[in-house]
Amino acid sequence: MPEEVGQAALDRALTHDDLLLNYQPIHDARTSAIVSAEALLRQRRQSGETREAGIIAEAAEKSPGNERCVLGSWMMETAFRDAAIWQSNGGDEVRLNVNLSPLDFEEGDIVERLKAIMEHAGLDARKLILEITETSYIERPRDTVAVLEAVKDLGVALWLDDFGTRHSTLTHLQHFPLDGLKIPGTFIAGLVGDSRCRAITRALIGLGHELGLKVTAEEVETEKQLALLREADCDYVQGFLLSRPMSAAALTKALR
Ligand code: G
Ligand code: MN
Repeated sequence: MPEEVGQAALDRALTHDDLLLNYQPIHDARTSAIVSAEALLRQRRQSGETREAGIIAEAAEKSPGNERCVLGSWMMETAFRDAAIWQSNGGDEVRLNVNLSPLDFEEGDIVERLKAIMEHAGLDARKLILEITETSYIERPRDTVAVLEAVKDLGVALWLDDFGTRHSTLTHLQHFPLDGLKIPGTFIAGLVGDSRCRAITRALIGLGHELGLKVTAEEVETEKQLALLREADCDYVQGFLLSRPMSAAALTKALR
């Protein structure tokens, strides 16, 4: 069967119940303890395997408000419910990271939606971290700051994802009410062999700390990378070296 693309794939996925979330742990860089887990969208294939759902996510970004909203709400409802389960089964200190699309903010009612979904799932706001990317905030920086402040008032933490790629600007660090930032895998991949990646990574960790932020390195794959990150005082690490994405059930079991 040919691959469905874009809108067709999104429509199908939404009506056929073939989307799922996997969770990739985020570890304390020093102790390797799991401190949080990031919800990642996956698509169930007919073969029973799962794959990344990039096409679906892209289609959702481009689709009218309704479908985008449906997918965003489904992700939040599912992830919040899963996290509430692991948090009440021995993983009570393990938070949940959810990626928020910049477009989620344009729906206007994001604060009310978040609040309602958290209450419904029984998730404590202090155990939720929202990851935002900078892609399209530039267009309306003032509105964005107001919405982010309102989200923070709920008790939720905010991290900047993929910092230093795409449309990054330091004014986001100046104005956004952030608690953390994530250093993208592109810099971590060159950490050992490329002195520029090392310089950028160290500078980002230092900058984050000066701003009072927690810094997470993404896509850590080797012991050498981990050692360099520890040396540079990075707070948290995520990547295949320590954990792959897994089902909610597997994570809950691992935490128990
Ligand atoms: O943009 P974001 O950081 O949310 O993307 C996370 C993606 O990166 C996930 O799909 C996940 O499977 C993948 N990933 C997570 N850890 C690693 C890693 O150590 N190496 C590589 N190559 N990919 C990773
Ligand atoms: Mn992310």
